[in-house]
Amino acid sequence: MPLQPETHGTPVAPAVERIPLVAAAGDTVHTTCAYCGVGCGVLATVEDVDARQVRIAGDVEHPANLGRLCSKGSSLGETVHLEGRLLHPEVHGQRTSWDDALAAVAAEIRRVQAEHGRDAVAFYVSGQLLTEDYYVANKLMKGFLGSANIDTNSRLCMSSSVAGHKRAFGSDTVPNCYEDLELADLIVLTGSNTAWCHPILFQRIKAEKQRRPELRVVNIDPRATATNEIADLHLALKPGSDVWLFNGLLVWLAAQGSIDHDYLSRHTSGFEAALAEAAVTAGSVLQVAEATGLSEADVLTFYRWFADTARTMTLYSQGVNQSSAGTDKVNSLLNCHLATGRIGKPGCGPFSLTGQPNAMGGREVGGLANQLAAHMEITDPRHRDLVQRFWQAPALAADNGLKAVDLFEAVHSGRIKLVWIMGTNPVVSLPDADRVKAALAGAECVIISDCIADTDTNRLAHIRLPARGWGEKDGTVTNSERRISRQRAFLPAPGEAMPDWWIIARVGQALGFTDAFDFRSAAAIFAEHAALSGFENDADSVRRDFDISALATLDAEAYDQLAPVQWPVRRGRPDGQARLFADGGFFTADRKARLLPVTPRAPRNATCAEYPFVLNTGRIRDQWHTMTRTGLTPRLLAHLSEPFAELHPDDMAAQGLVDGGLVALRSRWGQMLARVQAGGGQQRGTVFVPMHWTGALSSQGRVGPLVNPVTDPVSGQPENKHTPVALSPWQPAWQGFWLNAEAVELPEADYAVAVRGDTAWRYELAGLEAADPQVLADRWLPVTDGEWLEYADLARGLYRRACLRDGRLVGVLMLARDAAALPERGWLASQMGQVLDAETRRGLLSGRPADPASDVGRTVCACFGVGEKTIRRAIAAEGLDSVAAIGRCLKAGTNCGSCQPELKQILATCGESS
Ligand SMILES: Nc1nc2c(c(=O)[nH]1)N[C@H]1C(S)=C(S)[C@@H](COP(=O)(O)OP(=O)(O)OC[C@H]3O[C@@H](n4cnc5c(=O)[nH]c(N)nc54)[C@H](O)[C@@H]3O)O[C@H]1N2
Ligand SMILES: Nc1nc2c(c(=O)[nH]1)N[C@H]1C(S)=C(S)[C@@H](COP(=O)(O)OP(=O)(O)OC[C@H]3O[C@@H](n4cnc5c(=O)[nH]c(N)nc54)[C@H](O)[C@@H]3O)O[C@H]1N2
Ligand code: SF4
Ligand SMILES: [Mo]
Repeated sequence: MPLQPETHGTPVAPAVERIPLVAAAGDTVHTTCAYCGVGCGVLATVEDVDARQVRIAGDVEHPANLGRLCSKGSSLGETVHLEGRLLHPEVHGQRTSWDDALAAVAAEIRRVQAEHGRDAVAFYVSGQLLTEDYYVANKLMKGFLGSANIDTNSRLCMSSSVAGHKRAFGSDTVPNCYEDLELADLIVLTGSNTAWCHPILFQRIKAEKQRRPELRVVNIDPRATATNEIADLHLALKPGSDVWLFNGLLVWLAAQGSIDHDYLSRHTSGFEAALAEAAVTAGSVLQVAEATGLSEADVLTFYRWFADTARTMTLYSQGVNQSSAGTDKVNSLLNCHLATGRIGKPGCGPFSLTGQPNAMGGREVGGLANQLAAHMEITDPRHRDLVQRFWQAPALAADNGLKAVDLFEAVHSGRIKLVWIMGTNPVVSLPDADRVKAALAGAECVIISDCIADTDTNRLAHIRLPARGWGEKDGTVTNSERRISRQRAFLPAPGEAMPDWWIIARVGQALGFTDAFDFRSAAAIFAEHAALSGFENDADSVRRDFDISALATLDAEAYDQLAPVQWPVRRGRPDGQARLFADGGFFTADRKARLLPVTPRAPRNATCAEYPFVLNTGRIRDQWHTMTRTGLTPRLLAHLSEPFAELHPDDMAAQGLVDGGLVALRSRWGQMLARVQAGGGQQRGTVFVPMHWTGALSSQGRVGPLVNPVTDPVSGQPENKHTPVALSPWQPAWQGFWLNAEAVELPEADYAVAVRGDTAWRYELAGLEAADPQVLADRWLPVTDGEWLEYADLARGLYRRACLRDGRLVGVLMLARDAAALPERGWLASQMGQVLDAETRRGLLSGRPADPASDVGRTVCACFGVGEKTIRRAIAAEGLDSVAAIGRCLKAGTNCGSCQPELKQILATCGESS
């Protein structure tokens, strides 16, 4: 397959100057993990180039992870196969050449802007693009198309942190570094399920706590999550009540004399006003306890620890950001760090954990609709002038563009006619997601760039452009601690997939911006980005925190060799900088940080009689967002394989819900179905649903349609953690599952979920209307050639069918009126593809092995594929009494360690039953 498609028609497609190094078998490439913002260094060893077999290991030299990887990172090698890939450009469903596709994109952009104005086009991009891709997209829209209608999924992720940082520091700067986790004496985690979402940072904290048990950890989260494993104190506050808690802390610190007056007077302003405002609603511990639902004793313990511990870090993530008061939550905690002077010093500071691998890089290039580039502002005429001159931009955006939720609302209303979506899946991940779906279905032109062909969003696109994915592209990402690391290509690009920057730059050239987009390599883009960061970045009036000008002169070779480095990387300081602001030097006009008066307020939509539960949404350990990548490996689906709703057992009982049954969730915006899961960690009145399941994988498992499209007034970030919902048992007339050797189109049923397994695909099915199970079976697994086993007890609504070909089991379908009449799936799945002996064949339709020991149960340890039943049997037989003992016996929990909290739980419940 040619890497460079042949040109015919307008010559718009110059080659990628330097095809990135493609490893030969046996070569090891240093690169960076494709997933979370921890930004772990990965060693990828290509074992077989054609078969795309890659061995993955942690990079011991990378300062973020020092060799460790979590379950997602260590499975990266299993996600680089080509199944489901988008390999060729398509226009209106027809495969075309790149030139024709690029010309079509350019023509549509030109047409829409000519007919409807500059702002009738929009880009919606992603923190999963590399910095170079992102830079080019932003330059094209804001400098050359003359609109700022480019926003990013980081709006749903980091924008409250960005806004909070800017209000306090005058710049979007994370002041500390990972090493501070090992230097701290108190770590406050708030709105962060670190154990599952930033597992390697969690491991670092846990290891340090083992070394120094006096290191204290406080976990602030309405749910008791796996992160509680290392918490000395869990504050299960009322959802959305964080500002009361941190305002109360400020008041308490002042009352206790824990304020650093020297730092305050030299480097900040606004303390008195912030304190006065805090005192109104959080003036006493009692007031705070009432507002947050916490006990006074717990609040006091937290406040005492904070006041008494100089080396305190506060780590925060989406429980803070994804809120209609997200920016205020950020400032309320920054206030406490500024007031104590605990910022940018070893072991102390506020620390926003970024989500996506390049959430931070996207902020650097100005990917948000209210940023310009290189940490400059659209609304600042000096910045506009500077960027205009640097880019030689013919049409620099004059004002901020639309933020994600408003942007899709404008698509819905027809104000925006054309949207180009790159590296994100908004039909799943935006709030009020069915409205987003309708908006795209009604748009004049939807363009997508993605690696995967069939996503919920891509289904609605008119033009589909194949992007190279992780391992196939070259560029940089920046992690939570401002560390820029290289992602390096080590696999040949499949089909005609091209790097995102190439696609955007070629469209820019097709639009006539020949010189400004004459990029031939990621290295050239990086050099320009670095140069812009340093451009006139010395005059006091336009001085910016983001400055990597020391990297502007890297040539292609030096760029290839670039070692991880933390910005700023100023000329004369090429090794970067780990911490900022210990001695002030903020990026406000007077160089002082601002403490902000923050008035607490409850989430925008309150629960009511009709919608009495708070829906909280977020992540699970082994899945990444909309599952287009982690869903490719069975290992990661083994832990939790269906959309679920986690509830307090008392709420379950009150609502008539049973563990493992189905529940219908309904909000004012939409509805879904999920499997009920009894969650010890849920507080009453709340329900947690994962954000991951898509329409491609489930009939009604998307949670996005229920989520209220309410946003924070400052940041525009949606309130994903708080939507009032109603719950009711969903009682199907029949239920069942189907194991099939091959993937099929998601079966049409009221409830259908596809689960990729090692040996077969599994489809969980249920229907509301009574149906003859044999008729259903004939629809999905019709008797054709091969050998068939059947069992029916139609009086009980039971029907079971299995198919063998050449003695091997290739299909099993089991239906029943009552879920209790269905066997567990694990053992049957393990028989798929096997030649069955006579005894197994006889017992097959019972769904249970003749020898119970061959049933391993649900997977707990994804790394070594160890099941719950195996673990329980080993605990009983070997007298195992600790996680370490389980590890020694079964290896479970000894690789990434993410299942250790669950092993602990299993140990605890074994104790109870014996
Ligand atoms: N396994 C996995 N890891 C990931 C990702 C993934 O998809 N899967 N995605 C990455 C990305 S992009 C992101 S942004 C991060 C997100 O990482 P996190 O923010 O850690 O993850 P979430 O599960 O979204 O939410 C965190 C916690 O906020 C809590 N919360 C809800 N409401 C409140 C509240 O009012 N106050 C407080 N204090 N807490 C509240 C929730 O109960 C939840 O446990 O994870 C990154 N890492
Ligand atoms: N209810 C609810 N919704 C949420 C959240 C929540 O907590 N609750 N969290 C929000 C947050 S924090 C985030 S970050 C978002 C994430 O949500 P999304 O960004 O929508 O989720 P992903 O599945 O990561 O989508 C990435 C897409 O990019 C494609 N892709 C991967 N690599 C490349 C590449 O190199 N180039 C291109 N062009 N495409 C690529 C993938 O195939 C996939 O289709 O979800 C948000 N939505
Ligand atoms: S913690 Fe896991 S997902 Fe995040 S970067 Fe490291 S290996 Fe990747
Ligand atoms: Mo995110």
